[in-house]
Amino acid sequence: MLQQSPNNSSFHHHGRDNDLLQQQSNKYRKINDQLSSVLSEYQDLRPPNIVVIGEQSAGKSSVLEYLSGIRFVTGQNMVTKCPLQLRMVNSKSSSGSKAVIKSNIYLTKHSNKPITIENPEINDGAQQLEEAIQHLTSLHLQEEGYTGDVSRVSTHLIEVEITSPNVPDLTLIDLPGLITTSNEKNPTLKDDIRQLVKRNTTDRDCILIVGDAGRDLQTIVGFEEAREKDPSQKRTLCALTRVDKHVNDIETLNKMIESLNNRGPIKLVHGYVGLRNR
Ligand SMILES: Nc1nc2c(ncn2[C@@H]2O[C@H](COP(=O)(O)OP(=O)(O)O)[C@@H](O)[C@H]2O)c(=O)[nH]1
Ligand SMILES: [Mg+2]
Repeated sequence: MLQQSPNNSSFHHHGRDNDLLQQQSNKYRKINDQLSSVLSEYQDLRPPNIVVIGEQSAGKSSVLEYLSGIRFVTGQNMVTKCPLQLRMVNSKSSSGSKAVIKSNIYLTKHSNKPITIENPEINDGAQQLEEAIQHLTSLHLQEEGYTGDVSRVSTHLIEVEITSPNVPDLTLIDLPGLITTSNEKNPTLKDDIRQLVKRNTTDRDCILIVGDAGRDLQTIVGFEEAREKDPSQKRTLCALTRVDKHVNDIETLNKMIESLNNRGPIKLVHGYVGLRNR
C-alpha cells in the first residue's frame, strides 16, 4: 500500500517486516486453525476471512499477488472463475517456499493428494501454480457441466496455501469480478457472480472492495454487496488500484482519498486507500 506522507513525492510499497504484527497474526492464525478444525464439522461455518470483491479487471487478483509476492492468474478477461482461498503462512525458516493447491472436487475425483509446488514465486514454480489453478478451474467448470463455455463461473472453492518467509499471515478470498451486464451466451452470468460473492461473504468477514482509480469513483462496483453484508461499514475497506497509471503524485492521491472519505459513495469507518500492484 502507499504511504501517504506529504513529504514523499514518489510512491513506496510499505515494508512487510513488522515483528509485532507478525507475532499477533501468528497468534491469530493458531486460534484460526483451531476454530477451523472445530468448525469444519459444520458446513457453511468458518472463521472470518478477508473477501476481495470488485468489478472485473479492477485488480483483485493483483492485490493477492502483491500481498503474497506470487504471480497468480491475472489478465484482461474473466480469469477468476471460482472462489479462490489464498491462505498465507509465514515461516521464518530459510528452506524456501511452498504452495499446496487443492479442492474438494480435485481430492474426491482426481487425486487423493493435493498438488504441491516448490518455490512458487520463481519462474518454473509460478507457471506450475498458474497451471494448477487453471486445471482445478476447468475441473470445477466440468463438474458444473460447463465444458467449453468460457463465460461461466463455478461455486467450488480452490484452496491455495502458501508457506514462505516472505508472506504475511493472512487469508484472503478472491472472487470472480462483478459485471454490470451479462453477455448473450450466458444471460445469467451477472446474477451467478453476484450470488457467488454473496455466498462467499459471511456477515463476519472483512471486505476489501477493489476499484480502478481511473474510473469514476462514484461508480465503484461492490459497495452494494458490501453494504448488505456489513451495514455499519465497520469491516469494509476500499482500495483503489493502478494509482501508478492514473494518479501523478502523492498530493493528488491524498486529495482523492480525502474527497472519497468526505463525499464518497459510502462512508467507510476505515476509509479508502491507494494501492499500486505493479
Ligand atoms: N499498472 C498497474 N496495473 C495493474 C495494477 N493492478 C492491476 N493491474 C493490471 O490490471 C489488469 C487486471 O488485473 P487483475 O488483477 O487480473 O483484475 P481482476 O479481474 O480484478 O482480478 C492486469 O493486467 C493487471 O496487471 C496496478 O496497480 N498498476
Ligand atoms: Mg481475478
